[in-house]
Amino acid sequence: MRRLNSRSGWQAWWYIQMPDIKEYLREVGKRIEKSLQRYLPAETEFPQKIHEAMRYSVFAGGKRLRPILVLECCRACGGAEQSAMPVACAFELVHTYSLIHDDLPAMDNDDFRRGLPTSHKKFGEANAILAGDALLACAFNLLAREATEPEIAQRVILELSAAAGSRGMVGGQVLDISEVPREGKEEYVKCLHEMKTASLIAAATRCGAIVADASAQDFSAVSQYGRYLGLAFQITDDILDVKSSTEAPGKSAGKDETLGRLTYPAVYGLEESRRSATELIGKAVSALEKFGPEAKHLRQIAEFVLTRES
Ligand code: GRG
Repeated sequence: MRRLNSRSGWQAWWYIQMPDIKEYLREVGKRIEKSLQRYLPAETEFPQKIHEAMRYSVFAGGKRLRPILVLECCRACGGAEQSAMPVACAFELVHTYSLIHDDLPAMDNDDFRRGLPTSHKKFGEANAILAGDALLACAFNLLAREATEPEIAQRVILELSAAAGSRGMVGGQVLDISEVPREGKEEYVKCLHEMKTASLIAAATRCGAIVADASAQDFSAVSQYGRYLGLAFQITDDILDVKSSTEAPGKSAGKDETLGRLTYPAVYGLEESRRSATELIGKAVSALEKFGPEAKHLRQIAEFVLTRES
């Protein structure tokens, strides 16, 4: 198995647990997919075309990292999976919308995503834009519809909308498609990654805590974990983009360089990028210090992010 870094100490210990966490993530992923099946309009519902396109991308086989983080942070803070499931699914819908739009000809112009033809390749550009729009609307509809406690729903909606909007993911995407500055590339790439990727991942961890009605200390701990994990996740994504062979299923490899995008390997080189990701994962795990075994899966997920191959 290809690894992003060499490990020692606690990392070696977690590495031994990898097969377990992969199996666990698959199991939780299946429960999330079952709920998504229920929450999304049926393919047979009029107008069938848009519902088919929405479902095509949602069920194309992603890792379900963001919804899993919602569920696991809720669990770590003493909440129940069932109460966090609608929130978890809303995060996956927003994430899938962002992938559909990210692949569009006006953005990254990608032909493949999650190992399948992208939405615009399968359904045409106009339908892909609309499928993304509809998934975004569907996410907030789900939060309002399934909410049991209005105050919690309001806090979750605030978090998700802020993370997905112009001060978060969309803002990061704007930086990503803008001309790269000549000076200050280090700050620029960090800011871009934090906005484009880490904001949604960190919001997922915070929303899990919100659903569990976590204490201020627990909320702050999972929030820090999410920020470090989110940045590390995008750095490992950059590294995988450089390292992956074009035969690997999923997004076309080497795309960032082709598009002239600013990435960690482009600014720091591969070795230093790996070192940064490892350091961030260490900080993410340290942020969970106050938790016991209830945060076991969150610690394992952090290590998974470092060693993932897709
Ligand atoms: C409104 C036009 C318009 C755009 C929306 C497109 C967009 C704004 C933002 C894009 C943000 C984006 C795609 C960030 C990339 C983050 C990333 C590393 C995605 C891959 O996540 P994984 O590996 O994917 O979790 P899977 O397939 O496993 O779910």
